[in-house]
Amino acid sequence: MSPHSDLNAFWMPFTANRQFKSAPRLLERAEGMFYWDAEGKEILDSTAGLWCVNAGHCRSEISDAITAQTRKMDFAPTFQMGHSLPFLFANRLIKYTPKGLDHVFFTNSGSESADTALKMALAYHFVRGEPQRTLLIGREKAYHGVGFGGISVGGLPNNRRAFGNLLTVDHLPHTLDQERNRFSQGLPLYGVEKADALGELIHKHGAEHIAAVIVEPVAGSAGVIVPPAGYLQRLRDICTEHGILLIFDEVITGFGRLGTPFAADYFGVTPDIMTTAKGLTNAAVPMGAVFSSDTVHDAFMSGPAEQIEFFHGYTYSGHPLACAAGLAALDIYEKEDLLHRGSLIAPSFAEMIHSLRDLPHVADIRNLGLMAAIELEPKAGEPGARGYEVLLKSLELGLLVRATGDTIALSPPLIIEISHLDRLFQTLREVLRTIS
Ligand code: PXG
Ligand code: PLP
Repeated sequence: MSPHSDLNAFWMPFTANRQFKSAPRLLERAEGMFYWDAEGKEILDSTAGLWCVNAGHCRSEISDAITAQTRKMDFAPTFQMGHSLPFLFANRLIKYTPKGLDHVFFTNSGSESADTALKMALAYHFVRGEPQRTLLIGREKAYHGVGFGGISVGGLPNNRRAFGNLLTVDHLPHTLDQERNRFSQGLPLYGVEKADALGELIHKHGAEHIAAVIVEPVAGSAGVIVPPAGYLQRLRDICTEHGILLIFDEVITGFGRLGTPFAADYFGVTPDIMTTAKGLTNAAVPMGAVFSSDTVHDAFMSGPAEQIEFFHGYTYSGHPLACAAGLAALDIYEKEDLLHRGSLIAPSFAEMIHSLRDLPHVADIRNLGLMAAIELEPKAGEPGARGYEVLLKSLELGLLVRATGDTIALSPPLIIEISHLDRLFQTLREVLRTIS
């Protein structure tokens, strides 16, 4: 596949299309911790694809389950009809979710999960007789996918700029505080008071107008922003006091990323609604899931029984192949204890990544569980150039990292061994020493 015109038809997502197509980087095959490119070069995957292949690539248990399901029943509707798999999968999943988050609404992606959660929150207040609670509160630098709901509450200006006026929203300040917290290992000490900005927004808009607050427990896309100790609990307390729903977007943090099944477990803070995707099926088939509390779910179940309670759903909600993949992924997570394994590897991961702090250009390092970011000083007048150079140089040396702007994010598959960590950080050290 070489003539560049062959690359023209596929309009690539979140990619500088012309730059990519002038020098394409094509992956061909994957297994366990590795990809191989078209030339057969082995590439260590330090990103679990895009934060999603938590059990490592091409797990045969998952592909066998998908194949078997394609032969048995390819598709069945879940609007006013059903099949056993989403019921089975939902029941298996709620054994792992924080206590009380016992109801599962299936989607096809993290973006759909975010939009579903926001609509669920608005409709919850509506059915309870508080239809004026329409304001949604997000946070600066947040990523909640690319649906209109997700970009409205999201806090990345580039993702909103071209799309006009969106939902009624306001935003909390982000919690990145490099003055005080640079090179923190794990939870930063300073900044719990940033949660009090929610009190100010309540004062400004009136609690009776606010439906929900949505946050990533640890912000991923913005470059792994770890919340200050105590911050999420304070948000929880303020939401509870004012009847505002708290939504955790666990699309990245869900399914073992922090060494616990969910970030809610890590922090000991339970939201009212929790969004997931990615690791839900080990990314083998696209799928998302939104978990809701009994209180939220039960509020919908009060009208006449013959009435649809929630006017929402996707053709592919609870798709048989996605459920088959998800059930097989859960089997692996259970058998290999992957939803907890990150806590065993995290101390070595943290030590090794922080050992890079004195290398050239390193401005900050942040980590929690098996997610971390190295923020580099931007090149004068060329923001993003240095991050891109790290991506290219790493690939040349057989390592895939995620570069957004000048931040390098790492989120390896949870099956990672110490020998892979050694290779990962030796390579990164060499890259950081050689780039300009
Ligand atoms: N919420 C969060 C917290 C996410 O991280 C989404 C929603 C949207 O999920 P979908 O499946 O619609 O993409 C995400 C996705 C990156 C990167 O490298 C992060 C995501 C996706 C692609 C790249 O920062 N997160
Ligand atoms: N657009 C049209 C014309 C449709 O008929 C449908 C679903 O029936 C959709 C969009 C939504 O598709 P999905 O349910 O896959 O999100």
